[in-house]
Amino acid sequence: MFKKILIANRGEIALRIIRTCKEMGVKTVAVYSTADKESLHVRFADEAVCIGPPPSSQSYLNIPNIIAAAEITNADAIHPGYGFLSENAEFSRICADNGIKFIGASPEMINQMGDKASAKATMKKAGVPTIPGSEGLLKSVEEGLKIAEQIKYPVILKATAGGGGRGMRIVKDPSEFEKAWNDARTESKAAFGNDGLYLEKFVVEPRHIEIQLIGDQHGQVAHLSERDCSIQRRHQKLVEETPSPFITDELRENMGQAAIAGAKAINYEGVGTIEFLVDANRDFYFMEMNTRIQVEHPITEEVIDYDLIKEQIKVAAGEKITGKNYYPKMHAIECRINAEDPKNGFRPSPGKITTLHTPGGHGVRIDSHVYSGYTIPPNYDSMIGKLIVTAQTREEALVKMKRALSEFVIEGIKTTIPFHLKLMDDPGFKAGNFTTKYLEDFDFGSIE
Ligand code: MV4
Repeated sequence: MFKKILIANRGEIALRIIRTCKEMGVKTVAVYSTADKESLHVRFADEAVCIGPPPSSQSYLNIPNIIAAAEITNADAIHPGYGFLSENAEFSRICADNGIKFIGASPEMINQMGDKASAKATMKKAGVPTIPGSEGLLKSVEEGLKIAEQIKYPVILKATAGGGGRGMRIVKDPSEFEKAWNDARTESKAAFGNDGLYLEKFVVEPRHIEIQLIGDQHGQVAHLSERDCSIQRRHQKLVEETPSPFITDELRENMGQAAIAGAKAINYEGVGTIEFLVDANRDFYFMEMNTRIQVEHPITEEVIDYDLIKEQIKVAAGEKITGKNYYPKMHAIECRINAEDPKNGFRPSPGKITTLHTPGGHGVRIDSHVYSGYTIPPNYDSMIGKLIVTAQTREEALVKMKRALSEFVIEGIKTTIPFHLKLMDDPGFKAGNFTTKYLEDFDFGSIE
């Protein structure tokens, strides 16, 4: 087992990782920017090293400074959390070159899954269902038009370097194709320095359902069932739950087995997620693979009683997994609490939390780094915590979530709590009738 892990992250996930390390008897090193000097991850870690000024590019993304911090403190592993350097192939390689275990994917794996067209081809070869479309990258508008004619409109152009919705264009009709192609290419080139595009049939009103996986260094892969992440706004997830109210036991098994086949085909090691689009007929298709721990991992932990960070660290250290799959025994929902104003287009609302009271009670979990008097810096993402509730049934979990949300008092900043309160009363959401388009028609104006 590792003796000392450096956590190359901040906020709630840094704290989450420190907590498990403490329980495992592993020493921790926090790194922080000058904006995070007063953060809890700095206080709760055994050691802390300042790695630069507030902008991420000079601190949490500053590879030389992070490696130097690991060398100075004698850390034998680095946990990257999510975001920042968690899916950076160069960082993964530099860690290895310096004899530091990167608790995440190998550079090859990150590159393979980071290129979306090649990831899709790899998964298709492994027998994972994929959406009909181009075989790899499109070479020209003419080739795209030909394929679109075969698979029928609407189609979608996607950036191979993309993810998170950037560099995507829906094409409803051949007359729009050339403009969509040019726009998507320009956007991908600017965002990723890569203008490669591929084409797919556009799935109308899909659900986003992902399978949690864990693989060890001995060739075993298991699935830990699904999370339904369809409640999103502009590609930002707001609410996640498990089990998905849309899927059956049979579909869970089929998606789980497909995900395992995909992960085995690439000798996947560590925790990872395969994201699927699920259409109205309950047909499912590979979308992307994430090679990191995800924000929404706690709902899986709660329904299967499993510490994903602990198991992630154990497999990184070479330990074997049990090999069995895990199925939800409970129902869990997570609401992301962001320092944003849901009544004003989710405009960021950084600043000082003057009063904080957090909910509690049976089945209520809060993963957060904030406290009364804490100032949320404007430099990073606006998520200030996650409220996770667990109950026997979805109905009970919804009631519990409403009760917990209503106990929250956060003064000094705006948060997404009023949005969540309204969603918990929304008939469509309560009925489990929602797709990734659900929030497009949501009446944010009438939030209390
Ligand atoms: C799609 C799609 C419909 N059809 N692909 C959005 C982000 C990127 N990961 C892939 N995305 C989509 N790909 C086909 N062929 C719809 C989306 C999509 C979406 C997917 C998951 C969650 C939210 C979404 C919101 C808009 C579009």
